[in-house]
Amino acid sequence: MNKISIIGAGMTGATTAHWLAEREIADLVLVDIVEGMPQGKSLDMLEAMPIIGKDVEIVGANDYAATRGSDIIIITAGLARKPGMSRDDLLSKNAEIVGPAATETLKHSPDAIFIVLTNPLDTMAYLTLKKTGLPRERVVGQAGILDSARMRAFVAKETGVSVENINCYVLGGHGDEMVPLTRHSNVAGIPLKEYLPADKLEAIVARTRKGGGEIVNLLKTGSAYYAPSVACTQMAEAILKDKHLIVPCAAYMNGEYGLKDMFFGVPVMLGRKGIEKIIEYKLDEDEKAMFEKSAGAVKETHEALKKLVEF
Ligand code: TXD
Repeated sequence: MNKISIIGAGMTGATTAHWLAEREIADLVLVDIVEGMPQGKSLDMLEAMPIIGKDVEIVGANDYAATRGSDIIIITAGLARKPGMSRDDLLSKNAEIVGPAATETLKHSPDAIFIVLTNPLDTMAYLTLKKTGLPRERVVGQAGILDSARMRAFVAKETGVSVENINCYVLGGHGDEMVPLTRHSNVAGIPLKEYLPADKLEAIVARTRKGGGEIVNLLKTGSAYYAPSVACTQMAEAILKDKHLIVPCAAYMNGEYGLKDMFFGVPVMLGRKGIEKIIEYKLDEDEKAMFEKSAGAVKETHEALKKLVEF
C-alpha cells in the first residue's frame, strides 16, 4: 500500500484524509502540533472504514517519525485566513511552519513528492522547494484545480448544464490576480464566450477570482476546505496511479511562459514522478497581460519571503 502523510490535521488536512480514505489508494498519517487531535481524528476515521468497506490504515501523531517512508507528503499546516485578510498576510507565520515541516519530513521520506497547500500558496511551494533542494518535479502546489472547479461550479449553475460537461482553466498565482482563461474554457466543447453573454461571463470571472474570500467572509473563522482538499486528493491519486493527468497546479518555472525562479499556476502533467511535463498554452495579448500582472503579484510575495528566510 502506498503511504501519504498529511502535515496539519486541521480542516483541510483532515478533510483531505477523509477523501483519500474513501479512494483506498494509500495508508494515511495525520501530523499536527495539537496533542491528541490528529490521533483522535485518525481513530474516528479509522472507525468509519468498516462502514464504507475500505482497508486503509490511518494514524495520527505529533511528531514526524510516523511519516517514515511516505510516497507523498501533503503540507496543510499553518494559519488560515480570517475576514479582511489577504493570503499574503499569512506569509511570515506560515513560512516559520512550512520550512521546518518540509525539511523534517524529507529526512524520513527522502523519495516523497510534496504537495503544498498552505497559503500564500505559490510562495509556500517556493519555500518548500528551496528548503528541501528537491528537483522541481517533486514539489507541486495545489490551487488551480480548486480555482478552476469554482469557476466550473459557477458556470454549471448559470447554464444548468452538468458539471461534467464544463471545462475551465484558471491559471496564474493563487491570489485575486489569478487568470481565468475564458478562451480555453468550454461547455461540452462550445467556448464559454459563445455560450454565455459577456456580462454573465464577466461576473463569473470576478466571482472566481474572489472565490476564496467569499467563503472566508461566510465562515468568519477560517477558509474553505472541502473543495481544496478534494483538489489535493485528485493530485495525489494522479501521482500514485501514474495517470499523466493534465491539471492546473503551481509549478516551479524555469523559463516556461517567460517566467523564471518562481512558482506559478500552469497546466502540468501529473504522474508517478510528480510533475512530468509543463504544458505551455499559446496566449493572446490580453491573456499575456493578465499573466504578467499575476506573476508580478507572486514575485512580490517571493521577494518578501526572501527578506524573512535564508535558503
Ligand atoms: O487551495 C489552497 N491552496 C488552500 C490553502 C485551500 C484551503 C486552505 N489553504 C491553506 O491551508 C490555508 O490558507 C492555511 O494556510 C492552510 C490550512 O488551512 P486550514 O483551513 O486547514 O486551517 P486549520 O484548520 O487552522 O488547520 C491548520 C492546522 C492546525 O490544526 C494547526 O494546529 C496545524 O495546522 N499546525 C501544524 N501542524 C503541524 N506542524 C506544525 N508546525 C503546525 N503548525 C500549525
